[in-house]
Amino acid sequence: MNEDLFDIQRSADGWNEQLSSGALLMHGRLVDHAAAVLDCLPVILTHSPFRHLYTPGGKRMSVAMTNCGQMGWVSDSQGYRYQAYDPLSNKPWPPMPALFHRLAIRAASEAGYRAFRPDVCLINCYRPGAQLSLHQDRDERAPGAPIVSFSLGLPATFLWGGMHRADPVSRHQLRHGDVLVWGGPDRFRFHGVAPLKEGQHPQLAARRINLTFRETGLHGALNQPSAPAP
Ligand code: MD3
Ligand code: FE
Repeated sequence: MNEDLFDIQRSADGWNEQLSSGALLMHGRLVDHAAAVLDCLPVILTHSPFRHLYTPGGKRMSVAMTNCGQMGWVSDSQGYRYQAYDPLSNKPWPPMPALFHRLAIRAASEAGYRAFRPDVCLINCYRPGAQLSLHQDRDERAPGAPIVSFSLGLPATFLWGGMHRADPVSRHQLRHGDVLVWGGPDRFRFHGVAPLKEGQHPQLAARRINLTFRETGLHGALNQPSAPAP
């Protein structure tokens, strides 16, 4: 066993589960940092509060979302996309806290993704009953970049499918402090979250908050000249 793997295996609060070649679930990896991460949320939410987006088909999403970082993920009648401005404020999204950036890079590195430099943190807020139906994340344009996810608050059942929507789905519990790093071919698997069960969490009451860190490869794309200046 090499030293990196040894480090992974002995992580303080939990154990690591290799869900597949590209996906590593680090149980409890974030527990020691959870309070500091949660402390960063109020200032983000002051600038860009949670909101329920609408799918291009006109359905209100039951999960409330916001973003921090250079870009943010949005959905409306025009489609799904990343954009540099919060449509609620027409201002840039709040900056990604240095702590978020550091923790996401460290988690990716521990899973073997050394070049990960996230430019977006999408923040999902689940209340009891909220769910995320099976989908693929394919709006990012950085080839080979993983997605890093932090789970906080109430536990949820993560649904993990295959490359096609109709493929069978396996279920995994995501609990407070769990970190999931997802890359390689599995990056494009269908996945979702089952309706959140009622419950009370000591820090987050009847909520689950999930942070997903992404490298879009899109930042600055809109400002690039399409031809060299004369
Ligand atoms: C597997 N969020 O924001 S996180 C999402 O718990 C999203 O809120 C879920 O799916 C949540 O898009 C799941 C873990 C995760 C994130 C991205 C993935 C798993 C993934 C991308 C591809 C495959
Ligand atoms: Fe997703």
